Amino acid sequence: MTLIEGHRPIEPPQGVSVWDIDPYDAAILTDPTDYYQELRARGPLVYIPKYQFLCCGRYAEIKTIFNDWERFVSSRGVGLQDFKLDKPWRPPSIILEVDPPDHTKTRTVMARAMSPRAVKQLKDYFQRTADNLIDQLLLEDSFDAVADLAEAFPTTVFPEAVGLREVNRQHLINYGAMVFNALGPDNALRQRSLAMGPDIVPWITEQCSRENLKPDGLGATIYASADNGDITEDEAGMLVRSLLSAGVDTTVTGIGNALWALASHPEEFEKLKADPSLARPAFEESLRYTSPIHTFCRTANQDTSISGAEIKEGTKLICSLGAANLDEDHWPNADHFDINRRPTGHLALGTGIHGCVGQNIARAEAEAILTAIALKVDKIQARGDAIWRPNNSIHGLDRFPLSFT
Ligand code: OVM
Repeated sequence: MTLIEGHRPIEPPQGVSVWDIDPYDAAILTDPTDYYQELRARGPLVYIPKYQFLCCGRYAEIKTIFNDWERFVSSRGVGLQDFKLDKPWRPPSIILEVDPPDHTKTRTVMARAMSPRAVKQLKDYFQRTADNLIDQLLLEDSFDAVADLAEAFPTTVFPEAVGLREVNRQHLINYGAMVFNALGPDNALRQRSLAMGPDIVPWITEQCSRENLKPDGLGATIYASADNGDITEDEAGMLVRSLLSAGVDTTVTGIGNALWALASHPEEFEKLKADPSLARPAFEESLRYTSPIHTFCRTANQDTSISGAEIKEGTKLICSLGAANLDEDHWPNADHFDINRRPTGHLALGTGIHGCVGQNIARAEAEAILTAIALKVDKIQARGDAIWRPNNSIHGLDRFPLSFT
């Protein structure tokens, strides 16, 4: 048994399947499909003795949990640590790791900064940059879908959209990996990521200050909310930190996973080429089919029950979004990648009051890339195996040699 610091061990609730497995084993993190399948098959909730917590992989229950922020709170952390019992590795996010009423104000500021109207102004810039990048990659015999495309694109356009004056792409990537690894148990992945903290965290904090942001970016919009008194100057800095925490690895992974899905389903890529306006639905389907985020947790803030199982106050619920998106009880032919599906209601971006506030930007980035590929590329070919990169909360590629013709 591995006790998690700041995590209150619980007994298995009556009637809940006990499964002796480590969901944070690198083999499962890199290839989760069988784990997801058995997690769903064992019941609405599964007890994991190694960590003494509950996992949930079914669509219906995860939806219930995420839509009930009063019973299942975020303020005790959305990773395995209970912030009530242990000190978080960084000051908690003032949008992710809070509940209403505190959440409402910061959410409003962020939603305004990334409104459909704000994102519309970025669209041409995203498309021009995507077109240029795909033109360049077409000149190569082969390239790495991760470094040369999935990482290259968001680490170019996102810092520009935020208005960062100084861009360090590797720091941005590593910070994202750190934030997501930190949500897991105290394993080697988490320890190695957190060990980079001293190199990266001061740089990130520095970039969040008003002076280091251009006057016309999302960062400046957030600071404008400090000027008009909606939030404090410090809160503005914390919300820029949230942009840098949640805006890079997520979109990198979303784009990488979409490329992987299209490269491994040539008939679906043919459909996209025939109708490039399918770029958005193709991205949605890849979010469902191979979800960038494995899991987010909630904490029961009271004694309660889920689908007949008794839940004690303080229980962590590890919700596998990736598993819910492949749940046969919700998705007919769930294991089939079909860009015509229109998978409305998928949980890859969460749901409820904490549903991804940056989803307009994420979709705009992916749409720009997939549109450019649909218009310019005739064939996407794998030039080697897709290698996945283990992370405690992200299911994404490490490298994947590709060619475009
Ligand atoms: C944050 C944040 C928000 C969403 C996801 C995320 C764990 C971080 O506010 O820092 O990644």
